[in-house]
Amino acid sequence: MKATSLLLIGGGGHASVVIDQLQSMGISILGIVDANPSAQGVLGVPILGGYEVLDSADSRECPFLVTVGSARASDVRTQLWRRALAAGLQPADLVIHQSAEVSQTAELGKGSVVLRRAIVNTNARIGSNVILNTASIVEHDCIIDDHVHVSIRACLCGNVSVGEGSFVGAGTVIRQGIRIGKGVTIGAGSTVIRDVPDGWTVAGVPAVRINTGEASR
Ligand code: JB2
Repeated sequence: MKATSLLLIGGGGHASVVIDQLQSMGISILGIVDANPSAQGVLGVPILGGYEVLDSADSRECPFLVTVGSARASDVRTQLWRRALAAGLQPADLVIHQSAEVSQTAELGKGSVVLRRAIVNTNARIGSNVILNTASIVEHDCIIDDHVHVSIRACLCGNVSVGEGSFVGAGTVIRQGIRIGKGVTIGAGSTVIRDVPDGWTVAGVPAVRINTGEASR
């Protein structure tokens, strides 16, 4: 086993995109651990077993990435990250696809992934275990906390902040200067023009608070 091979946590649709990217970058992958250890492998990468694999000595040699995207429970990605750290694993370095454009003035944390054609502009601050999904735009001076998922083609205008563990649905636009709290869910296709408090689920144009479960994650 190569000590530098990555261990992926989660083996569904999002994992397939990340694996495709890692393989195109020549990054070695040891395997996947998943809640469903009997699942098929992904793009030739084997499922090694359930989360108990994280506790093995071999696993501790491998940097990890959380490769669950929108697992509906808002904090699944956060919990998996903490589970891996508690088992003594170290997060992988930031992964940026060749087609993404990331300002040299931006800062991004460990275990985060920047997928195809995403843009991160001047002075943006991105935490750890963050997904900047395909063609998403994070404009100048945005602050994105740990475990946030900015979905496909979402657009965060300048100086937006997004709190820990929040989910920004596909195609959403967030107006400049808006503050999004922690654990917020923003439904796909929304336009957010007002600040959103911690834990709210919002959707629509303009986005308004809705009952949990109505927003498509
Ligand atoms: O607590 C959990 C959990 N822990 C691990 N809840 C759920 N629902 N799934 C969990 N998993 C594992 O993550 C599942 O066993 C499964 O292998 C994987 C989730 O796969 P799925 O394809 O359902 O979701 P995803 O997060 O990989 O991809 C979704 O989000 C992406 C951003 C899909 O909707 C994709 O289409 C989307 N691009």
